Amino acid sequence: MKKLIVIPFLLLMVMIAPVGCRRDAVPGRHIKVVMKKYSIDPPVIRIGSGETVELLISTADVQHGFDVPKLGIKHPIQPGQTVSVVLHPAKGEYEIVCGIICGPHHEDMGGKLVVE
Ligand SMILES: [Cu+2]
Repeated sequence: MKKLIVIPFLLLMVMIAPVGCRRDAVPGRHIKVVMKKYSIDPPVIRIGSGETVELLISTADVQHGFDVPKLGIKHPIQPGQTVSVVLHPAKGEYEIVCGIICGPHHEDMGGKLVVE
């Protein structure tokens, strides 16, 4: 009698599993981003629509903030550390700004994430 219950249960699990496992959540590409007074390198990050990427963000000098307001991303970037941000954004253009005042030209620090 137990087998009659177990087999349909296993079949159900096999059917559900592919839905629950988001394969697109695994980054296909890793992009290094370096923040420094007063630039973000690369200034434009281009990714494909539907692509999942991991940004590995570090600073070459002082503390900066990696902010992408339209995506709700806000991370302090401390010297000596690398912050990982996994993205799977919708098509569009997203402004990247420095979220931590880092000097007199802090306002000029900017970049762009372009999802094509
Ligand atoms: Cu700044």
